[in-house]
Amino acid sequence: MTDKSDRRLIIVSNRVAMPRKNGAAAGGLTVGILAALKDQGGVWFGWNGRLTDRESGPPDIVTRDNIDFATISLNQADYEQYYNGYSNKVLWPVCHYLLDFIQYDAADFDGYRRVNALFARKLASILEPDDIIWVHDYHLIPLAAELRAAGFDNPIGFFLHVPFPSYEALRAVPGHDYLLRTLCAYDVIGFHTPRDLAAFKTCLSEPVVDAEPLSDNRVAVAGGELIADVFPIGVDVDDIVELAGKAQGSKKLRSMVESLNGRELIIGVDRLDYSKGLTQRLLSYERLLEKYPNAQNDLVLMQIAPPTRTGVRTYDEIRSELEQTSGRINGRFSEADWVPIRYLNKGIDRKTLMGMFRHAAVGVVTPVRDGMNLVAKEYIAAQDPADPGVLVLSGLAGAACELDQAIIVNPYDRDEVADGIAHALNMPLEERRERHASMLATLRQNDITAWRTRFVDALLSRTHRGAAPGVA
Ligand code: ADQ
Repeated sequence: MTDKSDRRLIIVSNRVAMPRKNGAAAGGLTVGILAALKDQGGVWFGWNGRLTDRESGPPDIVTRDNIDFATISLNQADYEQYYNGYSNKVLWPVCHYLLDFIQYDAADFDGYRRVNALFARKLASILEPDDIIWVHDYHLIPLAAELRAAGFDNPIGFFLHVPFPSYEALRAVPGHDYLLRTLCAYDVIGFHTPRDLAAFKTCLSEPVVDAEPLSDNRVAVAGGELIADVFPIGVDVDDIVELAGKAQGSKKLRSMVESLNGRELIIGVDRLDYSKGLTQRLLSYERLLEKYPNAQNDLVLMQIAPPTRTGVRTYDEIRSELEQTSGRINGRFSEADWVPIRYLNKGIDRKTLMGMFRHAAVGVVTPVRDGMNLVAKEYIAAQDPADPGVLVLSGLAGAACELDQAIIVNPYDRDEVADGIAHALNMPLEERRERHASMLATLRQNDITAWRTRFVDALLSRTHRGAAPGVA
């Protein structure tokens, strides 16, 4: 059992996001962490998003509700090398099996190591002996090894929000041996799906790590044992049901619904990222319009995609590719009173977004690879159980491991996605209800509280470890 009363939970992630006034969220990690900290409280430590040219001092601490936000600034070189560089031009693409997107630079790898050491130094200044530490995502793999090297023996866990690549993909990355070795300094390593855990295990038999799998997802490592297990992230179902319900009365949503003029809404919501399969999705929708000409004027695809990582070339390229593709499809099919794609390049407040999900007959979530994909879960949670919409979901999203009653498609196969959407639009009410009820039960079982409690319990159950793998 978690002893919540007397141990402080310290969450560490690259970026700390203060709750925004309009409720718009920057991405899945933020949504998950804020929901996880909401009940239990604790400290959220990380970068504040600001750049400075001075050596950053001790963390700034701001308290909101029962969360202490402890943040530091980075300098321009840190940002370019650690964040834009090794994290997002090397680790992000390899974790999504998109090796052609890797742009490696040895200086970026140095920056990655330097900033992890900086995080450890700054975090050390606020740590207490009883704290339990939960580190999030690929930016911070070496953090536990840095803390161990500085003498900290607190329980430290790591959760990976993106897929874990198999060794054959990971070995393409310079520094992969260092990553695997430092990963073994954690007490608990968490993944979204059994696929990721299996991929991690492919690394354990390689000579670059000194580890041996034991039973029950325990792994023997130098100086002790760690637990590597599956902790699928979930959503706060009741919160989404409430938001989606409240949104129905809002002016914003009513005006959106009126503007559809009775047409069926197909919705896609993603950060603008090449892993989300957005170009492939637009081309699949074009195929749908070609294959089912009679349905054309009855459908609207609303694709909401706020830009992220602007200034990184591949992200600027995907943005302009999407603008061109949506413009071309709209030019080809539009009528005086109908435009087939509404492409929005901005964040939407959470209540309105959940209301849009509830109104949409089809949710399309077709990443070419995704750790989990919270949008898939939010779409299901937001539906009216009496008349639910249908989820069309990529088999390459982690969410497909749980949401097996969605229409599962291959995002690279335009015909399959087009037919999947057509199938969703024509599905009888009884079947829609059955599929939705089954997926909602899964969402309730694996909700955000279950994710947080199971991970923290695993961390508290760690056995004492001796000398941990160092960072050298
Ligand atoms: P992301 O890649 O950011 O997360 P996802 O899981 O879909 O992807 O989460 C996106 C979140 O941002 C959702 O909660 C969504 O509602 C919100 N969002 C997206 N666009 C929005 C918009 N225009 N306006 C408002 N809100 C918007 C990473 C991994 C995922 C993993 C999560 C959580 O890449 O695979 O599921 O972390 O672990």
